[in-house]
Amino acid sequence: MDDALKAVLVTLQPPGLSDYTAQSHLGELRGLVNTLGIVESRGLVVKHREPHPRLLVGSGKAEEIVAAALDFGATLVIFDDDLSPSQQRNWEELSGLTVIDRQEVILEIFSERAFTREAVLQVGLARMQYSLPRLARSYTNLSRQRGGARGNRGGGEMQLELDRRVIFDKIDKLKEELDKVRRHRDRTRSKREGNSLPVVSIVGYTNAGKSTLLNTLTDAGVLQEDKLFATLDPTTRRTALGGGLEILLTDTVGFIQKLPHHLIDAFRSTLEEARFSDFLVHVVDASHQDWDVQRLTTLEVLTSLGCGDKPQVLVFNKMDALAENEVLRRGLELQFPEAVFVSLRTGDGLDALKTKLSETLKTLRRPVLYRLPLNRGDLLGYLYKHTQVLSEAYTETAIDVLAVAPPSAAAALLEFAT
Ligand SMILES: Nc1nc2c(ncn2[C@@H]2O[C@H](COP(=O)(O)OP(=O)(O)OP(=O)(O)O)[C@@H](O)[C@H]2O)c(=O)[nH]1
Ligand SMILES: [Mg+2]
Repeated sequence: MDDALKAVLVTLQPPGLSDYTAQSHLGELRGLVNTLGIVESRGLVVKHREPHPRLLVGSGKAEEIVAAALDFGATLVIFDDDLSPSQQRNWEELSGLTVIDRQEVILEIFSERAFTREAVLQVGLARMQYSLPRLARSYTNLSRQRGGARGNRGGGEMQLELDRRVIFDKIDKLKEELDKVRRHRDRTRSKREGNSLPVVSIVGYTNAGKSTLLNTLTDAGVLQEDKLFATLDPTTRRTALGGGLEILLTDTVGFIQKLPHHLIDAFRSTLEEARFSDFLVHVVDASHQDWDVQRLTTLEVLTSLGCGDKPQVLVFNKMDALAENEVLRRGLELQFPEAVFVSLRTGDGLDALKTKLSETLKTLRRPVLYRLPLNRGDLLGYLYKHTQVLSEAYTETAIDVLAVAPPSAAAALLEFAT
């Protein structure tokens, strides 16, 4: 349906940014744009010294970009760098084309992928916050060109008519509704914690193989495909690691460089699932040429979400694609002696991964002896509710309880741990 759409993709190369990095930014933008079904695109790397306030690039460069777009027959110009609302307006006036930035592309992808109520609300909120300062521009040009995105039907017309105040009201309503949905999820989560099974979250760059891992270890049947942001909603499944160990495994939205901050804000609670886990499984696509940038980006986003010090199991996936590349494989193994190397496609390394997960769990969930004052029956109740109690003994001065606690309970009981 979108085959007819042609786009020119523009990335800026300031001094100091290598040709390689500029090309890889362009490549990633192309991947994002392809995900939207726009297959015909031409990339331009524009060298520039400093940002120009009016058009981001100087007017000479801008003319060149417009000429290239017209020559290619493009109706869309897509910048990898953020455009301010006024720059975007200036660009559309100058070129007569639809001009958008990477943020809007990602927002559009998220809109298409949002299925659950929470995801739809979160994307809606991020979109409104993004478009609020851009009202003077005919909103959702991109959606309209593409025939309207799911979950955003009639958005363009509606936006144009609404004034800012009405949008503010809508934002408030969306937030309220989101709060409700989230409270429900918090309750589900505390129920999960109540049964005290360890929780493990799968994190990583988009397309690394997170959903494939969840599907391989459980029968979740989550959509896994070669597209960016295939998954937006957390899915949790119970799985056995062998030796009587069971965990709850959660797969969630992937990370990417320059994730729009409106989306981070809107998806904070989804992204924060990781915070409630015992540990993280960080999946890296070893076959991607930029695996290390992707690994570091994931670490940065985790830090910004307050999960920087969560214990992590590093998993290099897609090792089948490196079968011929002995040097890279050995290099990775030397650089990351603690990591596990797998191919979820062939099943190679899966047993080692399960062993690693069990070991990690055993070190993190060691039984702890809690010494409670005799008059603190309430704490004993708490222990029975939130931890796995192994034994209980009354002494002259205290109640000694041996228990295995999930992280939240362990934190709450810290002062009684011996
Ligand atoms: N060659 C190869 N491809 C794999 C392997 N594991 C997963 N893939 C492919 O990688 C693509 C992405 O996998 P997903 O599991 O959807 O990735 P994800 O991390 O969940 O991605 P998002 O949900 O988009 O963030 C799919 O096309 C998988 O078939 C592997 O071991 N080898
Ligand atoms: Mg996924």
